Amino acid sequence: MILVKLGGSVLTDKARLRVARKAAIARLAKELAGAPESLFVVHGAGSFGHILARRHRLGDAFLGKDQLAAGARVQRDVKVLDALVVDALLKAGLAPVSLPPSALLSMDDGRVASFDWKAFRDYVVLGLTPVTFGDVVRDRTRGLAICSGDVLMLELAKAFRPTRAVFVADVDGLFTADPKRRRDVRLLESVRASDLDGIDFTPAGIPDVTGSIEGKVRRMLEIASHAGEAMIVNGNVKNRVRDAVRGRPVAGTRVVGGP
Ligand code: IP8
Repeated sequence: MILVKLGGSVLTDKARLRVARKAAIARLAKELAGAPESLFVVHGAGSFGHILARRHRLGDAFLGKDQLAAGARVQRDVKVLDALVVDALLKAGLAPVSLPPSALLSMDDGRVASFDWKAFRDYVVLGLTPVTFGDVVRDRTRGLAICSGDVLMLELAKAFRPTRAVFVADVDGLFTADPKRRRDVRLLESVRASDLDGIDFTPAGIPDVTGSIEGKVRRMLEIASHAGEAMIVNGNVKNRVRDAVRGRPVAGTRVVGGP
């Protein structure tokens, strides 16, 4: 089984509210359709989630009832992006089934409290391709919370121990510093926990509502420890994702879990 996270920065224009990059979505769907094993697709929210989630502080402790309408709005918006991804996967010849975290996962103070992974198992056994995404979910303490696609990757990796976990980004992989901020950077061919101290994680822009790059890399390392192999590849370069899901050698960063 192969687990793929399509980053929101590849699927959307992150600076423009609810603007999808439809050509990229269509191309990536075709590249995924060549996967040699069953596939789980997770996607980020991009500008269908992060802009309003930040504006209404949905990632913070529950602040009041006025956040409910904003939460509902973001839930609806991420479903719109998800429908675009599902449509593209259908067109590419897969049989995708959308499994929304708002219905299948709950949190307690920002941590996963329950996750119905059996729904994923039942559909994949049938031969469908489960698709899930960063979403606004129930939270016992806060009322609502944000569940990122990375959290879903971890839950799915723990439950299914994939052969391969592929993180699709808008850059070639992990660099020694943010390539959008500095020029004197080097692409890391592989990263393990002991390399983190040597990386400058200062971001070029405002961090996502779902956390810093460092936090995301730490989560990737945890995901990698539940997968046969894990890598970050650039989804803006044609055929990188196709080759990565097929297990072919590809430019990117190998994420090595474990101590
Ligand atoms: O793009 C974020 O998920 P991510 C989810 O995977 C929302 O970090 C609603 C902002």
